[in-house]
Amino acid sequence: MITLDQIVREGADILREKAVEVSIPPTDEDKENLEKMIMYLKNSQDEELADKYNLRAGVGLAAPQVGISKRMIAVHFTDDRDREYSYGLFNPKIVSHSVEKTYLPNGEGCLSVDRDVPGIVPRYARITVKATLLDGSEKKLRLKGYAAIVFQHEIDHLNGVMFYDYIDEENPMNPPTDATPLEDL
Ligand code: LHY
Ligand code: NI
Repeated sequence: MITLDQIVREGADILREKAVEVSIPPTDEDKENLEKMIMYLKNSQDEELADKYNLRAGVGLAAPQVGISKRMIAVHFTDDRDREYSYGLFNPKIVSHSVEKTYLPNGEGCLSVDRDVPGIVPRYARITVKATLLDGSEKKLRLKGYAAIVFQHEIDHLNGVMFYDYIDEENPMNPPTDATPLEDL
């Protein structure tokens, strides 16, 4: 089982590298690693287990964060409309996105970042993602709002991008004119 101490922290080179594509069909090893990543998220959201194993709650995790420089992400959360998103994805790719942007009014955090980095992180308000599922089938996901933000945060990790790369240094809390805060969408 993955625990918090195994999650790679900022400063490690792997978080700035471009992860390589997973060959399809995925190997048993790739599938096992992706399943473990989903399991971390599930366990981290279970209060009892999180306390017992000192897990920081998370809704998304990318393979480079567990030391694997391959294009795999896990997500596990429920959105504001009670829609459940629980996926392990190989080679996720944003195939289209809105012009409109959004952002979480309270900013973002990261399981690999042990400090608060305040500031607005502009994200596409809507994205379409294509990926391969754990069973090897192809999936197309249309995402908006919170779900779109989480997937963009995770896919960024596969390209060596951190959420704070988007924060305006001069004016961290100043939203870009073309972005609408998430709660107002
Ligand atoms: N996980 C963050 C988490 O708290 C993802 C996240 C996304 C936080 C959007 C806040 C906003 O689950 C990670 O850092 N995974 O990379
Ligand atoms: Ni992160």
